[in-house]
Amino acid sequence: MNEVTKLTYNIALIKLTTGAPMTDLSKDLTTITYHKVDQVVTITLNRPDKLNAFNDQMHQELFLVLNDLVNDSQVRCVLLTGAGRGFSAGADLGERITQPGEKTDLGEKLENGFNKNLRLLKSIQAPVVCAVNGVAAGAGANMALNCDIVVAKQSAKFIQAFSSIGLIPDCNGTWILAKLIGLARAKAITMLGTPVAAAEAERIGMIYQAIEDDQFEDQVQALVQQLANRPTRALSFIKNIFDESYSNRFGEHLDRERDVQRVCGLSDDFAEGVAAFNEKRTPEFKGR
Ligand code: T3D
Repeated sequence: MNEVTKLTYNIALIKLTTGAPMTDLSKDLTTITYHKVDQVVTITLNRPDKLNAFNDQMHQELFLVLNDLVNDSQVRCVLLTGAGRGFSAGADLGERITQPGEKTDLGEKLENGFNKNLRLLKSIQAPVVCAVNGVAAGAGANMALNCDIVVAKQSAKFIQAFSSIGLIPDCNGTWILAKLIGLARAKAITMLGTPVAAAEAERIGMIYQAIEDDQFEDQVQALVQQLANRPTRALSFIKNIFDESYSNRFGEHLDRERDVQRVCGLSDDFAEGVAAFNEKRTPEFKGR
């Protein structure tokens, strides 16, 4: 397990026991919206006229919201989606226009924008669903692919647009894409900037599911509610241990599963799951 994974994992463990309540940030936001209903939080990227491209303001607002979420142990599912006809077109290229001779430090922009938010997104303990409601391009596509479960409207498409403007995939794209769809496809679609339609994205394993446009909202809500009623603590461990698996050796990973299962075995949800099974009833998990 590398240091970053260890840190993320330990943060997740700590958050399981030390959550603080969510503060009401929603009224001050202009580029995203943030709602919490029955332990489900919905974050909507909200610059529809720019296909929800990330400007500095959106990065800052998302940071506030994610920071709030990471500290909230009551949340049992997070939904990330976009307003309008796109999910997100990545970095706002209007903010990257330079004068002759002027250069932008994209490393600095990444670190203080997408990377900062992705680190927070990855340390949320509850499952994070990304509902890709339309085109997802560049960093917008890879923000989506870093979520735990990704579904998309049938009409949506994913574009690794980076190389079309002389960049490499960021937001963990070069890591996650190869793992999801294999190196051959990952290299080709990123070098060519080929749009991948939602159905094809599902077929090649880039996302979990493409959903008919007219059923999208209903099915997303059903998915989110289903996750919110499941044993949140176990789901949290599942997220982290899959990520860890990439850097663990076989024996080391068996040890990790043993240790995490020991913790799950002490949870109220495990006791409830076993009781419900034996009593032939539906379990009522509390996420503890
Ligand atoms: O800089 C950093 O922080 C470092 C990180 C960089 C990572 C990146 O994300 S780089 C990649 C950035 N994204 C792109 O290169 C995608 C650019 N957009 C497009 O290629 C197309 O817009 C789409 C294929 C996504 C959608 O095409 P289409 O025809 O459906 O829509 P459109 O007409 O191109 O866009 C609609 C509006 O959104 C339009 O505004 P307007 O002219 O009506 O006022 C367009 O300019 C705007 N828009 C779309 N993408 C962006 C954008 N505005 C700013 N930034 C964008 N990325």
